[in-house]
Amino acid sequence: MFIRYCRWGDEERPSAEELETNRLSRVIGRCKINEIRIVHMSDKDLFQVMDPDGKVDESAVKGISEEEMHKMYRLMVFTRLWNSKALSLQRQGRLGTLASVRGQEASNIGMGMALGPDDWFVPAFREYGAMFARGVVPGVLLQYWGGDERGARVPDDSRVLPICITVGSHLCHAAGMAWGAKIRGDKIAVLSSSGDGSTSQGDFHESLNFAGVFQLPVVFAIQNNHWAISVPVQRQTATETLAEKACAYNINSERVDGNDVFAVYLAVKRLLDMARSECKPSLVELVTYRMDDHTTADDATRYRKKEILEPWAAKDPIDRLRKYLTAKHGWNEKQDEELVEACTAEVEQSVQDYEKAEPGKPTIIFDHLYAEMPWHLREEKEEMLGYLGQTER
Ligand SMILES: Cc1ncc(C[n+]2csc(CCOP(=O)(O)OP(=O)(O)O)c2C)c(N)n1
Repeated sequence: MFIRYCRWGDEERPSAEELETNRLSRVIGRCKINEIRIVHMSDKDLFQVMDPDGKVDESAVKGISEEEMHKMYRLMVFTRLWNSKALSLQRQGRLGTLASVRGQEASNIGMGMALGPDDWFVPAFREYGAMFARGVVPGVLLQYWGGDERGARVPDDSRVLPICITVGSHLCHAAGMAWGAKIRGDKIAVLSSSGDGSTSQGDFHESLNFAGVFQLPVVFAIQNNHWAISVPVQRQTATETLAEKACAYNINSERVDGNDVFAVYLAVKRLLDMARSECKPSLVELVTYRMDDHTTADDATRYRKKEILEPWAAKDPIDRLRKYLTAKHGWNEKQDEELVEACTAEVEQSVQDYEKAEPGKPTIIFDHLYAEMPWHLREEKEEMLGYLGQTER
């Protein structure tokens, strides 16, 4: 497929506002095109199976059972309810902070459900839906954002690394894990997820380069939610898409409608299968939108107008799937109400689990990172124990 690969001089570069208000094609039209070559898909080739009205290309979803569709919908609804409860806990002083995932549920659940049972998921910090799909207990994520180190354990059997706040660093971990799997001959794949901002980090480029050179079974998913705190994606890169960055490393890449759970699921699953069976790395750009503030420590109204959200609200991933299930699978209001009720009860239970847990010992900050604690941490832990007047080793 063709894509315009263009560079623009400073005077020709579109402003963030021009691009943000969706006038991309007109703006691109006046850019100086230095080079045209086949690199990747353009915007119009975004892989989409379900449109915003819930109309689906049935031939594309033949491989997704009704049960799986219901599971996707349940996970998306659950994730939104959990997220909104966690936001309100934070506002009441019952949680430290939170990075809201509202609007990105399809990217999350599509990724989480695409993983094979033995694959590893390596998240950033806005992937609760994918983690729930993988079996991570919701109360554990509340512990994490509540500042309890037990929330940063690798949960048993879920094959999910803990949340990683340091932007982009976990892509190196994903590449390293994939390298280890390849050396051992394990037929598994590793999926990392990070934001558009991570693509400006050195770690991103090092990881992709390494994966390309060593042909590692890893998929780098980029949730392009258009913002890295207050920096819009147009200020993050001079390229038209993030997917095309993979070209430099000779890695396969795709752009997918990140608000279409079927498209995300199908694309990521296909890429993971390719990683597992052919040891081929890839990058997938999931085009979505961050509907809330960056975190509860941010106020997005200071740098983006509310109207910008309107077209994205119309592409809401949950409404879209509900419309489809209603039209094609007889989903009805009563079922929807029952689902919301059941999910709300589960969310409330997770809050109780979180708030009733006995506080951990201060020394838990040393635990759960290394299988064998290195000497310098052992020393620090002992010093801390001495300070606390405890004897535990
Ligand atoms: C190495 C590093 N630099 C800066 C930060 C501060 N920081 C936290 S989140 C963030 C923006 C991340 O944006 P993006 O990768 O697009 O992910 P998103 O938050 O949109 O999901 C920044 C700069 C950090 N955590 N780590």
